[in-house]
Amino acid sequence: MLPLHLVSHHLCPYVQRAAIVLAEKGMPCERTNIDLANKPAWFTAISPLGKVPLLKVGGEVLFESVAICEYLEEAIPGRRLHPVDPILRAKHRGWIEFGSAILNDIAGFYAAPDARTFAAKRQALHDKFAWVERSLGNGPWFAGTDFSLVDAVFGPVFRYFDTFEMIANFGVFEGMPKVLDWRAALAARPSVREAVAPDYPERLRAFLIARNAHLSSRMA
Ligand SMILES: N[C@@H](CCC(=O)N[C@@H](CS)C(=O)NCC(=O)O)C(=O)O
Repeated sequence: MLPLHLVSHHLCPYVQRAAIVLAEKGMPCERTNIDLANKPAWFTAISPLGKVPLLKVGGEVLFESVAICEYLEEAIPGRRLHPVDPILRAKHRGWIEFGSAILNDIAGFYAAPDARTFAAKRQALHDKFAWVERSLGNGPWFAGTDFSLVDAVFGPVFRYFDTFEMIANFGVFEGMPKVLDWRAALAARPSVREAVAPDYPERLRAFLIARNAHLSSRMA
């Protein structure tokens, strides 16, 4: 296989998807973090949307996390992370998109300028996770005993709440035992744990404080 190089950012949940898939496949990969507030020229020259992740594969550049994860799934033999059955695969793609919608709500939650917008975003998150609760089976993973791309998407989603809950319990997962079990299983999975550097919590905390948003005002 050609050498792989992941263009990354310390906090990006979309980059983490690719890092988790690479770890699940046992595939080594070089990783370079860039400053998204001051994008290097070499990066803007190869990133059509100006976003991370990018995956360089030899001389080719892939962009968009789902395209990257599906490429890794198809190109690297070994453990399968996407169902073979077309109906199941389509359902998993739907839940991956749902995970991206949750990430948008999370961004709205931490950037909410006032208490009213903040409460609305909290409610939107609660309502989306209620859908997840109804869709989960007996675990430990989204699709039962096999870890899948949907798990790689939700590991980084749940990681935000470890930091949010150091501020307060916002009750986003209230009455959702299956979601909580899934979250705990993902937090213990080595590929998920190691998709970020040890200083991730401090970096996220500093990022949240710097937003000057409603949530920032609740942080010491
Ligand atoms: N749909 C993209 C989203 C990636 C994304 O939003 N990346 C953010 C960082 S988490 C980014 O690079 N933002 C820089 C910008 O928008 O200027 C994917 O799945 O890869």
